[in-house]
Amino acid sequence: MTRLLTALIPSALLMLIASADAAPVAPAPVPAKTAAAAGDEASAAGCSTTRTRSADRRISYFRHCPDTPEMTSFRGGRYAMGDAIGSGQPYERPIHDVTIAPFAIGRYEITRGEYQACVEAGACSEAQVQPAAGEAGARHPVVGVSWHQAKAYVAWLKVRTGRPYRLPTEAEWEYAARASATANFTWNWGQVDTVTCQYANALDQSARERFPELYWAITCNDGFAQTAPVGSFPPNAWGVHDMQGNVWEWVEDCWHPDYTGAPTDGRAWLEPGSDGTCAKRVNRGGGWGNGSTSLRLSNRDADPASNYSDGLGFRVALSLARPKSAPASAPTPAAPAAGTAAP
Ligand SMILES: [Ca+2]
Ligand SMILES: [Ca+2]
Repeated sequence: MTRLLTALIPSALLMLIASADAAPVAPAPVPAKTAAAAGDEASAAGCSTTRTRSADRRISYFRHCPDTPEMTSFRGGRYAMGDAIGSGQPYERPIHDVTIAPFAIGRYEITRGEYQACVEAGACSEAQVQPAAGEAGARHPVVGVSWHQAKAYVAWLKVRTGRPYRLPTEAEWEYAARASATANFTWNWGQVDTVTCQYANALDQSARERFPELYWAITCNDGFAQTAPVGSFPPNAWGVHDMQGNVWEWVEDCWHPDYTGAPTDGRAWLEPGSDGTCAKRVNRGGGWGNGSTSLRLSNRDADPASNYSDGLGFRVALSLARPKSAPASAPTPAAPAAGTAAP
């Protein structure tokens, strides 16, 4: 599948999109000694968990080290994954119930600053796309990273914190993105472009000002021609930002042509698809280069694991122990399980 971003934006405007045939820039190998040393030094430097709350005090976040991402935890539950509205593609169906175990997910997409800590530790290779000056700040989401580079980052995070960080599974990603919403968007106003600009960074009029060829940009102005610093838009009901828009996000799963036979326990679907390979990995959420349709909660895309682009980043997840008071069959919480399963 061709990424929607590559299809939408003239090639001259794209900073760089790697093809499946291009020689992949292999992520720097993780020298065990270096990575371990980085983690040890951090621990010795007082790498202890800090906690914060959202402005309305409703959502709890934690961070294991000063340079690792803020996370929020969910006790898990059951939800309907896929396109319940009927406006999506066949690969967004069939709708199927999925049970999610307790886990935590990043409050934001991984930022350039957070990724740089891994580069400086010698455990990650440099991002393969350098943004324009306006998008180069440390709070902008990192882009230009392949799925392999995202995996190298979570491997470093695991060493750095001593915790089981990983990429989200696709089912976890959609669970966290929906935050109990069953419509196409968490703002539940349908596909209304003027509303989209209030909640997500999409292909808007500010992008068209920079790239006049993008006549299909939505009619509102969100103020960000390309990436926006993470958290520039309101969080969803469970306190997670930018799940829809800003940058697409790699998840763990292999691509399958639809959900027939998909796991129902929230684990990553890793078996080879009908093409006999696991060469393509899923990414979700749409990004700054896409209109509202691509930002739908059930929308999916996939790319070869070595691909990278200026619209593709990731966020991280963390496995949590199941609290005794929250069986897997518990209903989806109305709010995140603040304080459950202490990380
Ligand atoms: Ca925008
Ligand atoms: Ca995103």
